[in-house]
Amino acid sequence: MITVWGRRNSVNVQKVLWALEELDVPYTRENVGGSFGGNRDADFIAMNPMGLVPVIRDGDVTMFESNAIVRYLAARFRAGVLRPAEHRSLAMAEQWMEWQQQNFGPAVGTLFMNLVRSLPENRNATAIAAAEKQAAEAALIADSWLARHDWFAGAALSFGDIVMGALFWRYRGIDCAKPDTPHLSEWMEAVEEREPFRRAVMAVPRAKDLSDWNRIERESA
Ligand SMILES: N[C@@H](CCC(=O)N[C@@H](CS)C(=O)NCC(=O)O)C(=O)O
Repeated sequence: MITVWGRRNSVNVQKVLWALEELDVPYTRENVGGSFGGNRDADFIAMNPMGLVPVIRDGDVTMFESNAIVRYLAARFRAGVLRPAEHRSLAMAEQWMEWQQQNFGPAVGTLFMNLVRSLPENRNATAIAAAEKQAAEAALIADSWLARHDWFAGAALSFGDIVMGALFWRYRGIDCAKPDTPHLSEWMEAVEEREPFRRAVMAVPRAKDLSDWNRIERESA
């Protein structure tokens, strides 16, 4: 049985939970981080010196970094389900996973921390404007890819969709200017139809502001 440490409203934890659900791997989860705390405790720091969630333990493997965990799970369980067997599809899954972490992720993170997880008086307007532009450009790039492909790795769901899906669902819930991305919307609809995504991601409502966020975190324990 795999153990996941991390609160359910963390996008990085949600990636891991969605991967586990798609792979049909049994797991237990411990509430750590945010208002639950525990991530600065010595036993947690021994697992992740960064003090961040998610962390997983699978037998004698203990690891952190959400995208690396998703890759690990995809390689270890039901090979071919989330990790494409065909080398070109694998290359694309890897490419978009990296791009999520380096491009889209930081922009959405800045928007989310400012517009949802900060009080209005503490928001940084300059950072919001820059992130809004960066996220919009990224969304258009993803949209143009999905105009030509059903999924990020091509014909089928892969770990590339796992990390993009969790993040894009969060982005759609943020009250900011967004470009028209019909292909991304179509892909998102296909993602939202998946029961594993509903259980791992959509089961936690999207917060509109800080008080909403705090309430949802308590309720999703
Ligand atoms: N690059 C790391 C980032 C992990 C991260 O930033 N985790 C956040 C939650 S999304 C965290 O632990 N924040 C502190 C907290 O929840 O108390 C990953 O992808 O796993």
